[in-house]
Amino acid sequence: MKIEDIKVFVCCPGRNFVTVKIVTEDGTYGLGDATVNGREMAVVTYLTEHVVPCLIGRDAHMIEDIWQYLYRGAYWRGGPISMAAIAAIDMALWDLKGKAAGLPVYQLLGGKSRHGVTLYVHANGADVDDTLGKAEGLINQGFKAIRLQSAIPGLPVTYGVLGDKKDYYDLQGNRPVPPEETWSTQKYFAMIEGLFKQARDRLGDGICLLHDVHNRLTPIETARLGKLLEKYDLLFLEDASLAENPQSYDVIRNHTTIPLAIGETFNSVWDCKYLIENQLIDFIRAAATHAGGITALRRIADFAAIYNVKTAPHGAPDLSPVCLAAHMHLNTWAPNFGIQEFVGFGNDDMQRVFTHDMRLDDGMVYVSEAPGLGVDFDEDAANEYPYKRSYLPVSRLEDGTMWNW
Ligand code: KDG
Ligand code: MG
Repeated sequence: MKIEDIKVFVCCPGRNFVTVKIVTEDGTYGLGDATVNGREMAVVTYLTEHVVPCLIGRDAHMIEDIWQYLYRGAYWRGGPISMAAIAAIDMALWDLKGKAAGLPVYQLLGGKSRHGVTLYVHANGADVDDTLGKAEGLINQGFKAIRLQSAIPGLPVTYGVLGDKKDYYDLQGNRPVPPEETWSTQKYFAMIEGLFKQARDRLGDGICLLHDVHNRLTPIETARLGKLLEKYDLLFLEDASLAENPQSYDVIRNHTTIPLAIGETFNSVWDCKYLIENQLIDFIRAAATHAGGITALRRIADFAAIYNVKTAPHGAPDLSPVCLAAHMHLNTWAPNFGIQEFVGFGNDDMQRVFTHDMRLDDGMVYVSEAPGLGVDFDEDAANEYPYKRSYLPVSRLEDGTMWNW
């Protein structure tokens, strides 16, 4: 199965996506997602200049060797750009191997551990009442786990939420310079317990609740937040503090039993290692696109299982359906899968470009049974949605200090 060509596409059907297509000499192709939000063109150059020329003519069946060649063979290892490039190649090779074998990728990983994949979805509101109204709407659609985010009174814009009730994600593909948001830990603490108290009063105890702090708190503030929210029985608290210094999580864990999840920006098993082997987290959120593909995520899942840590892959709007499909195969196989973040299958434009038969039913997604990953990419449709430079917001304190500690 000789690699004959590798194409790299960038399109913006609502959000920017970088898609890799590996074509073998018999015309079979495999797809991979290489999207790094706000840095898309850096990955395109990395791939076209530094990866593609080294892979032409190689045997597409040699997934492991190609992964090791791109990772260990490079003097400059790791980081989001190189790992997204490796990830996309890796996904495309698994897609190809599945097509060659006539099997969906989860079968190549070891087969099904479950019949469907449980999801958590987002309720983002302009105030507590709006957030809980949205949560009720999602529960009525069958979802069993809801992430609650509410605007903070006194702050103009909060990460994940817009005060004017617009859909936060609608803007994701149209921010040519990073918008600025303001953060106040004091104002956040004045709001947050009320959100979860009212949520339990209104939504009852039968629903899983989650919350994402987007790394806005210091470790000791997270410890305080954990203690405050323990009685509301969250499935997990996501990205409460950064783990650039992973020992920060010793501080948090010494104070609270709230389940912790982190890892959506992690790029390798090395980023996960200390947190997992010291049992400082309960869910690892590494994504196939950003942590080196299916090959790397399978290793992270196995390592996590030894320490009772479950997987909860990142599922933001800026991961393409190819990444979701890769997660679906891993989630269907991994014995220690926990939950998948889910923001829908995308708008109509996205669904023209990426086609698949993953099925949403009663709060769960069901993996495609098609050989490979089970996603296709319409190049002509993609060409109708050219790349638009766009960024995630940056965060400052009320006095102007850059934040995210
Ligand atoms: O991928 C970056 C963003 O889209 C961000 O909103 C992701 O925190 C995020 C999440 O949990 O999806
Ligand atoms: Mg998050």
